Amino acid sequence: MTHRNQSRAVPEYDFLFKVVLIGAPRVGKTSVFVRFTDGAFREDAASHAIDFKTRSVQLNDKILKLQLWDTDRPEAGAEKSDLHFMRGAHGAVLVVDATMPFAEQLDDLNVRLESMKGIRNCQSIMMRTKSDVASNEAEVSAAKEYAATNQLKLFEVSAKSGNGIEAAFQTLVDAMWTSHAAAADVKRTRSSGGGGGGGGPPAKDEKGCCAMM
Ligand SMILES: Nc1nc2c(ncn2[C@@H]2O[C@H](COP(=O)(O)OP(=O)(O)O)[C@@H](O)[C@H]2O)c(=O)[nH]1
Ligand SMILES: [Mg+2]
Repeated sequence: MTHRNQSRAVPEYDFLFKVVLIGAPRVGKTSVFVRFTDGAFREDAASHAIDFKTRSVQLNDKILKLQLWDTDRPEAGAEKSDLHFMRGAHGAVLVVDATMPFAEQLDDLNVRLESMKGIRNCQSIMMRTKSDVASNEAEVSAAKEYAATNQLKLFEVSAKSGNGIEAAFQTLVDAMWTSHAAAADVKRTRSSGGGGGGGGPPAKDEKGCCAMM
């Protein structure tokens, strides 16, 4: 896996997607962020004051740059600051902690999910992280049920082992690109007064072949 040179002056990407990590304190957001951007797990990740970092991925012939925002919104009541942080996001990752009872995370989760719904055209997924720590079937089912009810794809991941992180982001990138391309096609159709055509969204069989770099 290679990371693109982030210091080049000329942008070498087809589209920039803003992605935000949302969740209660200590659930593991920064660790997911560090795992995805640096390919590492750091016990002291919390002390790193990183706001955002970029990573490029390839989807078919397109280079997509992900601008990932990590945050520590102090508590779920801070809906306004959550909303501010999420403004303009193309993608959001709702992070929950596999080592905590799911029921105890529900109130916080509902508030954050509500904020997420306020962002137009934002594709969302849910990550249940720290899956390297064993949890019982009832907990897994509760998370699955919540995700299904809220039309969120759920991924069991571990920032510590790296398990599931790439696949989860891959799914998100695919959804963001599909949504972006569809919106671009609508614009083109409107301005040409006719059908979509040339250079537009990926054909159906192109979906899902996102190579992480
Ligand atoms: N076992 C395990 N611990 C984790 C994992 N991810 C984070 N942690 C630990 O959980 C704590 C909170 O993680 P952090 O990423 O700072 O959470 P944040 O406050 O949501 O950003 C830290 O002690 C991490 O080392 C994981 O995947 N597995
Ligand atoms: Mg953090």
